[in-house]
Amino acid sequence: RPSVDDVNEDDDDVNPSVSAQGSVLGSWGNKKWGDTASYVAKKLQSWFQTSDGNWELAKILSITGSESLISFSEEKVLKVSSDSLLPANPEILDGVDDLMQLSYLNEPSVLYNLQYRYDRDMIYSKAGPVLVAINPFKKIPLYGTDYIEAYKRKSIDNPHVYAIADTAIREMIRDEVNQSIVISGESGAGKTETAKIAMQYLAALGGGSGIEYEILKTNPILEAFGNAKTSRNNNSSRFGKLIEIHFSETGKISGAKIQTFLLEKSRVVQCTDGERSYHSFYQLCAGAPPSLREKLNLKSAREYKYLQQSTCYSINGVDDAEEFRVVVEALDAVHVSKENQENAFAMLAAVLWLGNVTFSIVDNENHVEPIIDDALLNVAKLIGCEADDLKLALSTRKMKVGNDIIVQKLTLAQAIDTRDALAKSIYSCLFDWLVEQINKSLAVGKRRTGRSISILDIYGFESFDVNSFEQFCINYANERLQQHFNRHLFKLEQEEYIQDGIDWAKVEFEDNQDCLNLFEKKPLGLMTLLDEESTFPNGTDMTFATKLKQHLKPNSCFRGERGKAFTVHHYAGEVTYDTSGFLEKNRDLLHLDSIQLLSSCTCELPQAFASNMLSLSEKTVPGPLHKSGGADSQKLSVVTKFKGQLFQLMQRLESTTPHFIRCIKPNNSQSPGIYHQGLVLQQLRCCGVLEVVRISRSGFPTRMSHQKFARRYGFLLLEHVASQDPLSVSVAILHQFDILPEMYQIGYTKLFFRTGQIGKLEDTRNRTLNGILRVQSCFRGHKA
Ligand code: AD9
Ligand code: MG
Repeated sequence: RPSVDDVNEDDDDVNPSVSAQGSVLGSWGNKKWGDTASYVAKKLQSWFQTSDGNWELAKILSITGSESLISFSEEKVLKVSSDSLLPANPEILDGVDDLMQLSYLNEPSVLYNLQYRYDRDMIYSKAGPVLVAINPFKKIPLYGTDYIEAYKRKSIDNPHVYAIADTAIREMIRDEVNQSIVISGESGAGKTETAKIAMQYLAALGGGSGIEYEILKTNPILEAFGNAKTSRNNNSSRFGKLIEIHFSETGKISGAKIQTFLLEKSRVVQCTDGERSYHSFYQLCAGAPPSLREKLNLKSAREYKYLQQSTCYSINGVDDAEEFRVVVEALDAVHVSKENQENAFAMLAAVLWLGNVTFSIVDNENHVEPIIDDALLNVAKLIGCEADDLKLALSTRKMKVGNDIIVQKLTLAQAIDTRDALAKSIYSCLFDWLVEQINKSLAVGKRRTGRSISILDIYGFESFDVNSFEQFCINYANERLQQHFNRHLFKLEQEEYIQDGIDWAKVEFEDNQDCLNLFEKKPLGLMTLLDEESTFPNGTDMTFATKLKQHLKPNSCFRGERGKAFTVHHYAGEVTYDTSGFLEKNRDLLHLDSIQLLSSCTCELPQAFASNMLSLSEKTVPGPLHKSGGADSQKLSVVTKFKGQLFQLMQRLESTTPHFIRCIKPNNSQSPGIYHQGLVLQQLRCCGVLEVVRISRSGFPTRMSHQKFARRYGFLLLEHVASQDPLSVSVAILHQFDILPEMYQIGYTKLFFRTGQIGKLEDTRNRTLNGILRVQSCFRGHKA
């Protein structure tokens, strides 16, 4: 039976990257590697695309001119153009764990290989340096102590999140550089689960102080308050998260810090049918013990208007009451006092009751006042204010006119907006407050080494039938991340080859700079135009849409649509945005009256929220949203703040060694065992997995400076090297270990290796070092 390598060598003629480093590489995609004739003539197994777009294996029976007679799906026979066939890999390559090992690198071969593995519950595969994880939508036995132990001892080397986390720890220690694990993928692809699996491994290896237990317990809390059921995912994260786990010199966890990004506030007051609001509401209603129910005057979830907007109250297989207990236990673990827990739950109840506040018209100008009922009284009690003050805050607005303050009565629509804005603010402040409490508990001790591993789990690219401001922000974040990915895997990689003078032919890749320009460019980009329009008192979603069409036409990623819509050509596909609500959501104003109400409350949390909001608006320079004469809280617009956060995030990531995990969703029904080729292909294409394989296969992903290489492996040399300069020592090591000339390149400052080469050296080094340690301890034992 030939080995995988034999097969690869046999196919040199159709696999140029194996032999021809430096020559022009065959282009990716479904274009041919070599000419069609060679594999068709050999009647090799081929891929044939059926009318439904799926690829099937076909056998070539005969060839006439430019046509081939093929048989597929057992009995079916068809005559097709030979050009439409793509070469399939020999069976021995079925299910290789790194796509780089495929002899023929075309889309159907990659799809088939991943499916072959997926069908056997091997959900992880490598695409060169990137880990591909396909969501199994069922429990698979690949996790837990035994597996963690096995990856730690390196007795398994199958692709796994554990292996990525292990590499991150090792490289952090070896190179003394901070690491990051960047997880991306569509909504429901498995990012959050993957992040938890990585955290599990880091906690197991770096644990001991107990802090790792707290770190793991942050997950149920953040998921309760920041996740919700959407049409795509029953547990969809509605915020982005970066968790930075700090390690001591000895590789033990010393603390952690969580940063969150842009929680989707609108969900608190607005929810599409079939979806739910945040889990925390349903958990509280279902799980609060009797004493707490009474204190908060809690009813069942079905009694609250905010939750009634969707007929969905429960999630299959999820017990909200049980989840409530899990969250309380987690809050205990991160040292949120019982009193503070109760305060937090009171805020949830206050938000729910706010939604039930109704208004009645009090004059013939359509002005309204809230009806004094249970709902209003409960809110007042829960936040700790007088019912009259709440009533006033919900029905009037103070305006500054010249030096005078006048009181304006609100119409029904204005009052509802005011009420909802208050509810959204209380909820998002509560979320931030919780993160702050968690961070206090996880705070890194004084003896910090500054060494850390960060895990990024940010909302995936979203494209719905109707896309709004939230998708606009989420997809912008994904463009930024995509650029980071491109930079590392394509740009920096190739620049480094060229700088170090190695023999290299450039590989083209999809650059998304145009799309980022569309968002960020000043003065004419989506974000500046949005901010500008948000400051105009007369600006509307329609005037905003019109402005975009006037100014952004030249950008090839932009297309104006009829009415209030526009389309952006994202790296992951086209998305049409409906500008309805854009300006309001971007302004995200909470009236000063509401902030003043909160700061006058006797309860601790509303006060804290208010002072936070006030200090925020003081800190921010009166920016583009400054309205002279208005009495609104002045603060940065949502997109401007978000952009700032993302820039900071990118800077932080740039200072780390990144490890990428691409999560793939195999079907849209969240079901196990279903693998939709088209859906998977579209995700592979848009996240650049295919190009990564191509570049890695032909590239040199591992590199080390001459000095470091000589220092690290020099002691393994069996023979004396005449010249002790790092380069001579390095060359001697390469010779001694028989590293084949095509497997490495020597640059001006560094050595470059194809994948898998360093492993051999590291193994020998570890074995030798362990041997030395054993001898030393034996020796010490003798002396004692
Ligand atoms: V979103 O952008 O936050 O909407 P994610 O985070 O990408 O999305 P998530 O991790 O929440 O997706 O995964 C969705 C569901 O898939 C989970 O609730 C699990 O039911 C399922 N899943 C994901 N990964 C695994 C896994 N490794 N094993 C078992 C999994 N089930
Ligand atoms: Mg998630």
